[in-house]
Amino acid sequence: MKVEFYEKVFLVLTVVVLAAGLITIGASVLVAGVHVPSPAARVDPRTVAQTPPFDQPGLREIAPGKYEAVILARAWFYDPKEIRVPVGSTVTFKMTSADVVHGFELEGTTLNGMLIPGQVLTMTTTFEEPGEHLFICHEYCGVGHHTMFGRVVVE
Ligand SMILES: [Cu+2]
Repeated sequence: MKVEFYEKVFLVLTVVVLAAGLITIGASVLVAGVHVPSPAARVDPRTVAQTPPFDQPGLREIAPGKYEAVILARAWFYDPKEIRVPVGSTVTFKMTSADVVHGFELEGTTLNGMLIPGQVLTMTTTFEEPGEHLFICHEYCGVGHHTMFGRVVVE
């Protein structure tokens, strides 16, 4: 067959693949409602340590069995490093970074997110079993990255 025939076939295939991709993206946005996560709130990273609630990081009971854990990430530690909650607690984590992008992954839960300076990340989970959950930074943030961890103790 002629070379022109193959050129036409590949041109048509290229247009079909591009169109299929655009239709898939369009359908996921317009029909399935998929979207980029929006920040729960914004905060100025330069003054975050003086801005509530990050001026007083730690655990607060907001209702019986419901807690709010405010965590400020910095190179290269979490403040606070350890949180203790009773079994059955529902904990809403409110977190941000004071300097560079850090990560937060809480072992044994579905909580996993990026801590971006200026954006507040809010995630909630319930701890049904007693035990320890390690949380780690999973975004490379500098020479001390491997020392960035903490834990949630459910007692
Ligand atoms: Cu890190």
